[in-house]
Amino acid sequence: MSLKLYAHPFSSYSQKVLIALYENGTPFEFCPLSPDHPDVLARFHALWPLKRFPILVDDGRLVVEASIIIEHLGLHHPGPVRLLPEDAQAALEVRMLDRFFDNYVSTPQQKIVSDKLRAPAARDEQGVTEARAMLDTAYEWLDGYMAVRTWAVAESFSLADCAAAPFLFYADWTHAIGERFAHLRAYRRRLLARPSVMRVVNEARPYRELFPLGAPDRD
Ligand SMILES: N[C@@H](CCC(=O)N[C@@H](CS)C(=O)NCC(=O)O)C(=O)O
Repeated sequence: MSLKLYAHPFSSYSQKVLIALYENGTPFEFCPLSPDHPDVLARFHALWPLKRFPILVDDGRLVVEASIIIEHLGLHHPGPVRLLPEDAQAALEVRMLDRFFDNYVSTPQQKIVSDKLRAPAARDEQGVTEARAMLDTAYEWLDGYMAVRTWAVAESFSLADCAAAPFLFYADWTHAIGERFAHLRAYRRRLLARPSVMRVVNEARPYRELFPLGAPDRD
């Protein structure tokens, strides 16, 4: 098989790419990054010393960064669902929202979770406070933005929604999206009802005990 995805089912960035693959029914080999598969881990470390995942290997060519992997799939393995619109301006808006979800939802969410994994003496209280403030601001902005939209851009599911789904899923677990953000909460529910997203959520279900802040009993 030409496409090999090195990933973990519980990882948000892995889910971002899995959603894109499932949207288009793209065949690929899942290479699980887990201590149960030391051979896969060794291959991954040799391929990508930065050790951030997922990574894709397409017929020997390494592709890194979830957004770029999704763009690569659209270019070289297109399917019925176009995740980057053909129109250049619409594509720019998709990339803009994709950057928003990576930088202003996922990054602060990961900061809070990774801080919890540190030894108490090494924790960064101020950094966590700033991350929570960033999420509050991002939720506020997104709530207004989503008030008139179904999906993140141009009323069709795109790369930006592939990012939004796992990041809002975990962000809400990490720093609850308050009831006053009704449009954002409705968008999160719409994302979770999408079959590709439902599938990644279900595949990740067995790993919920790995969530460092304690997974809530919902979703
Ligand atoms: N910028 C990367 C971020 C990937 C990322 O942070 N992945 C997490 C898993 S969700 C990871 O590699 N964590 C391992 C670590 O931080 O050591 C992308 O867009 O793919």
